[in-house]
Amino acid sequence: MFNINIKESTTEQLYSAVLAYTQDKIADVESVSGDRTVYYMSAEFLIGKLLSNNLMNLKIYDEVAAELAKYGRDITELEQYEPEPALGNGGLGRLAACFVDSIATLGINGQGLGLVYHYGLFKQVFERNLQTEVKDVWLDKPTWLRKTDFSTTVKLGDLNVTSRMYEMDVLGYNNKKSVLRLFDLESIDDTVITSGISFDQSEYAKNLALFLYPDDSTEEGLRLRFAQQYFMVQSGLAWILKDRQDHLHTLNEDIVIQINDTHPSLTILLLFKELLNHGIELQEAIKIVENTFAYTNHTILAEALEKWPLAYFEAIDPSLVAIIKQLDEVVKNRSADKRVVLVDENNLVHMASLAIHFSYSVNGVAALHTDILKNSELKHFNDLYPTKFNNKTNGITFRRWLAFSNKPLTAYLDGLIGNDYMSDADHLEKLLAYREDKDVLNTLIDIKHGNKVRLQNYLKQTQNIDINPDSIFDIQIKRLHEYKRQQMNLLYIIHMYQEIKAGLILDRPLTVFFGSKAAPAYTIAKDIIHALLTVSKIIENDPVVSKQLQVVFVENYNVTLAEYLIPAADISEQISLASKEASGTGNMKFMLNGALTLGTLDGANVEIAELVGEDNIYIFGEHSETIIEHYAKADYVSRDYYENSTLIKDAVDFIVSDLMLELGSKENLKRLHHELISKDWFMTLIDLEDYISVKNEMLKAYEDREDWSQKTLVNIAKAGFFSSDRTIMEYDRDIWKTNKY
Ligand code: 26V
Repeated sequence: MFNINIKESTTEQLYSAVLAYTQDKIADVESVSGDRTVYYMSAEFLIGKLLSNNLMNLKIYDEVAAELAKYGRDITELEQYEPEPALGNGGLGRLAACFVDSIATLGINGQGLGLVYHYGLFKQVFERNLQTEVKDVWLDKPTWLRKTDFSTTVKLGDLNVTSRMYEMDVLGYNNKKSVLRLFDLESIDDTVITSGISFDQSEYAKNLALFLYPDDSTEEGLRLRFAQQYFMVQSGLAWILKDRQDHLHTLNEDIVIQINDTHPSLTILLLFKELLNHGIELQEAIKIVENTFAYTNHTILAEALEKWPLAYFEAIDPSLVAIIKQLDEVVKNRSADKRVVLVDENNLVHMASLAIHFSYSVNGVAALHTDILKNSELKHFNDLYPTKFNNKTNGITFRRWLAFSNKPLTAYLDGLIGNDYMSDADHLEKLLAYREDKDVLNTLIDIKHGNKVRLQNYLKQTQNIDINPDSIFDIQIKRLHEYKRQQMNLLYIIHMYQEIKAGLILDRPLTVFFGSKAAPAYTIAKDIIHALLTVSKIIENDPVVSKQLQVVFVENYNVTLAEYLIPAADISEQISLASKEASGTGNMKFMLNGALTLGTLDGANVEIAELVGEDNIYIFGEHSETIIEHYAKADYVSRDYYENSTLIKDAVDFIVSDLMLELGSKENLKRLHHELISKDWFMTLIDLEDYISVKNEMLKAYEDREDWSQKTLVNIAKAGFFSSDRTIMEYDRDIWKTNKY
């Protein structure tokens, strides 16, 4: 099968052979096709490992595994050897990966466009209970990327660099394939890296494709980030327009460019430039551009709404400045409202504004998020363009997040209700017929336990962590950000520690898991990690508390870890401050795998709650309207909460207790303590008491094992709505209109 001596070969040789074999098989798979092409442009594609997923989609996983086993080799050896591509950061990147999977599965004529990052965001290493960052090396092993003949010159000021296109096939479930096209810098040179992830930020010809989201805490870093985006969109647009120079007048009939957040929004300006250079009049160019682009907004956080100084444009491509000024006039003619300006009084170009004025669709990623965009954050734009705004609630691919990562549950579901849910996810509802069936409920409990043991083995092997599979698994995995409130979970843990010290005995041990990276320059986020790691050690060292409570912070959280953690979860922590989490997609993965949500009414949690009903979800906290009002009135004072509740005060003060200071770093802990009391911008303390009481209610509810299992069954059965196939069908039906759906 693989033209190599399977028994004797090294892991690398065997991996290369199986990779080549799989790529050969993929070559025979039909590509998506159609009249109109969709380009999904994204700075991130968090695709995860591909070998087993591809083998499963080709339906040859068992066959390949059996062939290896004949010679005493285990396919898991290859699965573990395969590096995870370091091409993304969080939810936005993982969403892009799920979307390309669904595009392939549905046979829509779409492809992803982005960048190769040689060292990703960073690899997280814990040292002295602090996050440190080193480069995430993944291109030193055989890869799925294929070099192509397509290259283009990108001009950055006086500098010319060559961008080379690489391709990676993405297999759909029904044997169609799509493709990811990622651009790399030919002259890349990693000797500019000095230590960790620090590097000479000025040498664009060497550094542009080294890291995702280079440090934005300095002016030089910001300029580099801008240059990197320019490199991405210039390359992408060169590819898009390759054979279309003669059809520019009808471009918008042939293609759609969906831009994933504002990172690729410079493409809009570059297309203007191209059209104007071809002698097309401004008015016609506006019509073409406006009917070509669609924009997805993924966040309302001000820090993420990009604004670039005109000087950056001037330095890299001065011709864009004149275009921006023309477009600024166009915008001013459309509206005198200062809140929709393209260029503000500080000469900052608002990229979201560019994307909204010059696209035909603007979508949010969950119902509540879209409502907030329309009614508050982007209200003035919605008033101007009421038909542009629409909602597309996010989704996840069930191939990776169920079939691949939870094989026992998948096999059981297939036997019970058939497997048509894999192509039409609503069929999962057939499971509801078994909600009173004790055998089914008990089997779900057994499957969950099996997945906990699987996680136990994996964590022991990879991180030397010991966990108790008979405890309740409570899991919070997501980027570290104050709005996601990992610090609220920290305060819960501290509170429980104090209760247990005072004599409380839990019905059953609790294990609280975290997995999370903090942006390298985000000080408070790193302080939260430090506090959690420190508390974890204190608990571990305590002979009494450690029997009942354990805190596990897995190092370097990534897609692969998620694939082990999610199937093992009992409690899914979705505790963002209401209004701040645009959607969340982890929440959907947990639900599909039979974990119950502990969450605020935020993002897609709202839709989960509507689907499963209030008996099958644990909701707490203030509602988004209340929170939005607090921000408007600026009347939230964290110190009041701290001073008026001994529970809150005791938990918060523990952060700077002798016990903590003995093990942890004074500087980090004091800063976090101070932040919580004197600022707490994301209102941790407003919901803390409610959070503690609902979480404890959940621990009690867990003890009625059958009832709990029934709730998990309802969650699984109702997860069909969150298939990314549904999401992509809606994009196609309402935005892309390729005539497929
Ligand atoms: C985040 C960061 C953080 C690290 C350093 C630089 C940087 C640059 C940009 C961003 C924006 C990330 C936006 C994002 O991931 N949004 C998430 O999108 C998900 C998919 O729609 C959604 O489920 C999440 O709620 C939303 O936070």
